[in-house]
Amino acid sequence: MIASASTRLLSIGPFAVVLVAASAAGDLATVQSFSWTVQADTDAHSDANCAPPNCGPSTYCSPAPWTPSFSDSGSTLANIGTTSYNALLNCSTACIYAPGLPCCQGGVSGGGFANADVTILSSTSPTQTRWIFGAAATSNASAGGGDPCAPGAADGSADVQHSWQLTFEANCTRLLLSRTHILNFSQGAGTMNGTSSISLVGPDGTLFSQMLTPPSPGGQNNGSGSDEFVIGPGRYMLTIDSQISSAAIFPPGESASGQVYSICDLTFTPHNDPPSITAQPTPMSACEGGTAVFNVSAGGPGPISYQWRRNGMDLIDGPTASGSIIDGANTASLSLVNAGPADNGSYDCIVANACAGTTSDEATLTVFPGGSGDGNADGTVDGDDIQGMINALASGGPPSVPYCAYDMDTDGIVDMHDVPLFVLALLQ
Ligand SMILES: [Ca+2]
Ligand SMILES: [Ca+2]
Repeated sequence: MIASASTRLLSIGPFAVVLVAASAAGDLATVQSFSWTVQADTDAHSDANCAPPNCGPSTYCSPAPWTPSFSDSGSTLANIGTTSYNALLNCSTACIYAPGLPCCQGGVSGGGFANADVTILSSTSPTQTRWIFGAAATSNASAGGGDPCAPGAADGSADVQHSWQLTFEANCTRLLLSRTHILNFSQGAGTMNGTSSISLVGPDGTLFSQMLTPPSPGGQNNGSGSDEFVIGPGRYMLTIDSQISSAAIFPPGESASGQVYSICDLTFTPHNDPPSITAQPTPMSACEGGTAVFNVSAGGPGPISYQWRRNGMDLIDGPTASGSIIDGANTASLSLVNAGPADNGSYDCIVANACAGTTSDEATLTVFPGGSGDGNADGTVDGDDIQGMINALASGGPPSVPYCAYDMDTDGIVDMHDVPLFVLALLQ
């Protein structure tokens, strides 16, 4: 657990923090690394028409005079407490031109910030950690000057891209991922764009992934929610990628701003229990050529895996040697299409999470032969079978020895398509 780990801040770079937790046997989740990158720039009033000789000496904001700053509230991430990391980015001078010239006397200001707050809420089981990530970008066409250069083309924009990444080790842990994930755009005359994604990836692939798309001006997209997983041994990575850009296009007074933030609570609880089976498979019967379906229901944190078996042997999807087709061998619902007597047997399903599994009850499959027309099983097809055929047509099942005998075309059901074949059998 993090409780017994001494987590040290090993290094601070301009845009990178690396935390390494001392690991001990039995650790539930140790922080391997926490890193972040921030990129920002402005493209203030970059239209070529605003450059000399059209517009006299100019002071472009490009290349961007961003002043990135990095601050760390403490040199050590305490086992319990909050550590903040911030990057502030500003561009407040843009496109100020020589007085007296008729154009390009505008100004664009813009800026952005990105920050992360890391809190270890509880270092004793269950271990709780909170990760807050945010970024914002603003642009303003602020100073006088009208729209002298190239209307619509001269703009000031601020772009912030950031990526936060938390890597941790875990071993048979129930992980609760609760998140508030919001992308918010102001109502403004300028334009906003941006996306934000959260993903949790483990050794067996992606456990959770969410992408917020740009909202309309004045709106926000909300990706809040909570999911619980059982995670097995391995290394896991929580990544939040966001990019947000604002652009204010002359004339002055236009502005745009937007924010993105995410609060992710990760709670780790020791867990070695298999999923609980909430509904067991039940015995099934089918006519030859028909379809049999077994279902199982399981509860508990996912991801949950399924492996159906016949007589203790794992089933795989696809055609069998006897001509039937297996579908869903690794899902909660197993289908046997074009079933035949060779499919008879005892079926069960192993239901598992990353740490433990349990086996369902066994359920038998009985496939009855079809196509003889000898519904009363006296060895001949004659007038004594006619009433049985009428009954089978009327009843529609369930599958049984007499019912399936009347399924003359062995498609699994008795219907009008079987009548001509039955009449032929009578006449022979
Ligand atoms: Ca008969
Ligand atoms: Ca039929």
